[in-house]
Amino acid sequence: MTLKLTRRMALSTAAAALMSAGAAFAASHSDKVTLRMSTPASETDQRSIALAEVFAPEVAEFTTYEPHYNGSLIAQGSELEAIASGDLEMSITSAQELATFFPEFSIFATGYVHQSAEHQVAVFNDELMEPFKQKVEDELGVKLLAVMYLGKRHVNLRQTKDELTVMTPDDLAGVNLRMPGTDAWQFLGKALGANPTPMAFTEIYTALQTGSVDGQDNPLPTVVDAKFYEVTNQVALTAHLVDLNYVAFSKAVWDDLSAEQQQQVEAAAVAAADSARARQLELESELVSFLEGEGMAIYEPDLAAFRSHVQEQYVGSEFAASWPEGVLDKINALGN
Ligand code: KDO
Repeated sequence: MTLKLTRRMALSTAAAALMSAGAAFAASHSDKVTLRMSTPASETDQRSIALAEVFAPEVAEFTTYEPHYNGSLIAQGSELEAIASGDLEMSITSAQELATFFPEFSIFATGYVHQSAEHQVAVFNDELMEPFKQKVEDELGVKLLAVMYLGKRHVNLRQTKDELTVMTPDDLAGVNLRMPGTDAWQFLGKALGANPTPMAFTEIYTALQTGSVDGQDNPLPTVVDAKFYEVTNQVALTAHLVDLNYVAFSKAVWDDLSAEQQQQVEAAAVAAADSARARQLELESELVSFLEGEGMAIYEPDLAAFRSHVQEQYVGSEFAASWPEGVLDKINALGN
């Protein structure tokens, strides 16, 4: 905790310095702003497509959009620091990454809290989000413009269903499940009953191919886009996290824009998120039959057993201790 606070304080100093540097820059230049966007996602991921095809054209008059995919510019998990220090203008960030700076963001990364894509949007637009957004802005120099839907995360394994059928968390005992590298992700892996292994997204395919992990968790559109189905044999539809990302934008750049341009940037990010969400939902419903056609076993485990096991792990955890009073109730009240 001490380490994290120190890191946060350093970042907030860096962000403040950058904001005044940005203002000076704006006063003397009228060129288009270059928006470097870095993500571990591929170019064919729906979030990447929507930013390139919906966001970028809407702000092309005053910006040049420069996307970098597959973590090729900034490594997964370092994007927020890169924005804070002025090395990047945009990313598609996660609540789990934000939780490394602000532990209370883990509430949005907790298993079985968000219920649907619509629920994510209602939560993001509710006043309950304001203090969260404000803190990220003030202390990290990052604006969260819109919420993107990644999808329902499921457990995707190399083992065939005959070798291992996953019905309850007990069936995942000893299974080396790749999860992204932050504490919030690793905790979720343990809460599922598995043995979580931290690893960057771009390394998953090879790790599955060589057997250095037994499996990974991601939504079906990602299993298809990243071709994980080529190196795995089953998906247990645990739906343990209705996963989201935020469109993260440099506050220093934002502050240099006119009020009208700011409005255009925000509206463009929301339009991109809406478009990606619609497409991702369509894909989720179509892809079960595609994956079955590829020889995968796709089946539903005992969801009540997973939900209660995961929720029990969070109660009394250090994550739950960081959640502001009453926020979980407000999130639940916005659901179905
Ligand atoms: C992943 O690493 O498993 C993950 O799904 C985590 C998400 O937050 C998101 O960053 C995503 O990867 C990447 O964009 C690649 O799809």
